[in-house]
Amino acid sequence: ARDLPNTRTATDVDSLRRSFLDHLQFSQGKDEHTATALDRYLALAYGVRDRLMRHWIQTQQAYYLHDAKRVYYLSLEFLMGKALENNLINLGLYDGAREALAGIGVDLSDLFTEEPDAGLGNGGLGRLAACYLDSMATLALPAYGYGIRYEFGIFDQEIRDGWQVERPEEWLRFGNPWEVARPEYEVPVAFYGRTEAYHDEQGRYRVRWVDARHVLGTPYDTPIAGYRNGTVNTLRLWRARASTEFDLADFNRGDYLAAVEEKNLSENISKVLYPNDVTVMGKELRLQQQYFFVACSIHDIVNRHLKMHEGFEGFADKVALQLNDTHPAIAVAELMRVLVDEHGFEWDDAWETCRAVFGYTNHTLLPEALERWAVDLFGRVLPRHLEIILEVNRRFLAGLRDRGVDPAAMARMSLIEEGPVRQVRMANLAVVGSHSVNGVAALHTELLRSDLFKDFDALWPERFNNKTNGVTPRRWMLQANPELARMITEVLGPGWETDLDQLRRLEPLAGDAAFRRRFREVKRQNKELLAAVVQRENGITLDVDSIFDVQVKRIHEYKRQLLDVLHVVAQYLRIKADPSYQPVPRTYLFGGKAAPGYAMAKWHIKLVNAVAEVVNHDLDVRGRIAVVFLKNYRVSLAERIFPAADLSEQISTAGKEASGTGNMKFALNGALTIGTLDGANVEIREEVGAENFFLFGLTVEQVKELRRRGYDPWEYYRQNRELKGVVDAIAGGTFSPGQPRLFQPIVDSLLNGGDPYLCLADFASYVRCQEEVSQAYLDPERWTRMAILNVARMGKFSSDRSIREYAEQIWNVQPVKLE
Ligand code: DL6
Repeated sequence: ARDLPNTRTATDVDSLRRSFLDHLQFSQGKDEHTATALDRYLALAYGVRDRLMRHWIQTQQAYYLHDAKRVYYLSLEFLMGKALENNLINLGLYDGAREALAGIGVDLSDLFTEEPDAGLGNGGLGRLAACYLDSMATLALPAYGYGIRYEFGIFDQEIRDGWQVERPEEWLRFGNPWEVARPEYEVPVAFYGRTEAYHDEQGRYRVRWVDARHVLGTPYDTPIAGYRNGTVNTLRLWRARASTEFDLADFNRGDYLAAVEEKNLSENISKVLYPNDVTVMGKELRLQQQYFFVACSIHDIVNRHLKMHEGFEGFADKVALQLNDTHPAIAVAELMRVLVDEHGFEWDDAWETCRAVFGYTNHTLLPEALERWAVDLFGRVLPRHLEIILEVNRRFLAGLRDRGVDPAAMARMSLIEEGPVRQVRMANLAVVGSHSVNGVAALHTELLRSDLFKDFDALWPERFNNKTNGVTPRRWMLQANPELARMITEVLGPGWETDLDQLRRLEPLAGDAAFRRRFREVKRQNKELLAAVVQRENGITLDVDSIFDVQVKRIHEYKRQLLDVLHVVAQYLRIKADPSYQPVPRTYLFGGKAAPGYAMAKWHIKLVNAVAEVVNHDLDVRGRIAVVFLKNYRVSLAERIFPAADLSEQISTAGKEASGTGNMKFALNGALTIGTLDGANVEIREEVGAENFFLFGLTVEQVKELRRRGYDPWEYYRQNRELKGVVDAIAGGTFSPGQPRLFQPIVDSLLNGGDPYLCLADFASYVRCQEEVSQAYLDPERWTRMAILNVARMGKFSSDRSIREYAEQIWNVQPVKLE
């Protein structure tokens, strides 16, 4: 690496410019007359990639030389967004690149728009994985992300006649300058077939997996740069390819078309991300995806270890594996299979090794999200793994019996759910097979322990721990909000970007009128930037003087976009009833994707758009309220939205949102939160102070109590005149002229369907709290003071803090600092 020519590594402005022009010519084959914006983006990306390479090689060498313990983050989702700007920032090349390009008349920010988002995730869980990769590199931890290189990531959302329409997103269409294919490390993965018992040379009883069909996994590596520390880690994503051996059989039988068809079937495994964030579908292809990437990754991890060590001695001292939710839980059975069947381990030794290396993070309490597989399907696709799971379960249940655990608890903890269709419970496999089980916010972990996993908690209380989520300040502040970041650096000096607790030093400035004025100016600029995006993408003009009241996240009933809409409608009806009513002007902004098969979520999108259509065209309310649905919410759009928000809507039913991370991004960027005591809201409020947070709604206990008493939404409907008016307006066609009963499914879910997420129960409290918000906004000095204090007190929510806790308390991995 030392001998590389410095034209590809030097970082001065001239070298950056030369590198850009070289790549334009030699990588893209264009001159300045024929180059398109895409060519220019790629030329710069290749130049940046050159500069990553040396650090990448050096980092990997250092891990090797230190024989460092490594952590592997297994995740079916990595919602990375765009890479160019982030890499420029983390490598410290941003200003140099801007100057280099400006010198030849190219505007750097024009190039950013050319890059497609890498949308290999649905929402919170996938974006968390991306933030964690950034922090692991920034903390110089020997870490790897492992996942699937989906050809199609999360769909593009279009809105037609108010309805969501899904379009495939071809993020790889123009090539991906950030990835390096490594076909030389291809891995064969088996599926189907059967198992067979035999005796090995020592006469020991053994089992092997035979007659399997094979698919090949090709790794594609993406460099992940730490923040200005020389570390470059690897995100290794697997692509499925048909094995030629497999093709040949059909070719030899002369069946060319069958061979090609098989090829397509194999390659389907890495074709598309499942677009459901919560509800699991139990589809065979999904199980194949999970096993495919887990098998490739474990093969890779074991290989890496064996290259450096004699056998498996010390494996658990060198390897930590984190399961990002239950999706990769099959890894427990796969490592058992590899150790026992392929490397001759005794069962107990293999099990001890598994338990020592695996940690499991749970991301949701919602029962519909807990992955389960029909035993028959599972056994057909992965016959050996089913046997292993059954054996793990047999031993586990025998142990429980010995301890005198009662049969009902045993049935709940069993890895197999006995019912009309027997099911493998992946969450239970993850708990039993890991030494650590963590939730993602304090309240979530408490509820895991007291509810979902209460039997396991009684058995192994020491196994449970909390790791409150965090977000990376590099992307969510330096990149998304450069003006605020600059202002902070001016007063604090550099360093806060990797030590976010330093933001506390801003607290006294909340009392400084000049600082507050500048803070407001930055917010206003950010609102104008977002307004320009909305003008371009939605054709709607926003009033930047109004409160930007924002709810962006996946659309889900438990997140209660509907409660937000009920408030909009209430305001609208107040204005209609009393034309002199002058509320503090607000723009209600919504954004988020619905799972394509989630009908009610799609109704909610339609309702937002229908309300927007009526409200925005009604002259009576002009200048007072407006409603916008921001289409195709994604990471790069989020980067424009968080810095521009005044009010952050975090209004899930208490006990339903595991943590949330959008809530952190908003507050870090100076939005105030209106929220329930749910997920990480609880901790955000603790940090920023109750007086700087708009709290409303039932608590977890009150929700439970209400349900115990028997919740009747009709009672709330009848007793609250405003609420009745709102529901009646939706039910009566105010927002669906000509189709008065259009929104009946929503009305039914609220009234006759039992209002499962308690929108009606929380309505009055929410509306009251929104009044407080408006009053606070009327006093800009007070509002700004509160917003500054929010920013100053968000240090805890840096993903660096989360990752440090994982590294110290779960993984026991140490940083390898580069010179
Ligand atoms: O932990 C990341 C993120 C949490 O912040 C959200 O509260 C939670 O809903 C989300 N879960 C998912 C998918 N759920 N599952 N499984 O994105 O995780």
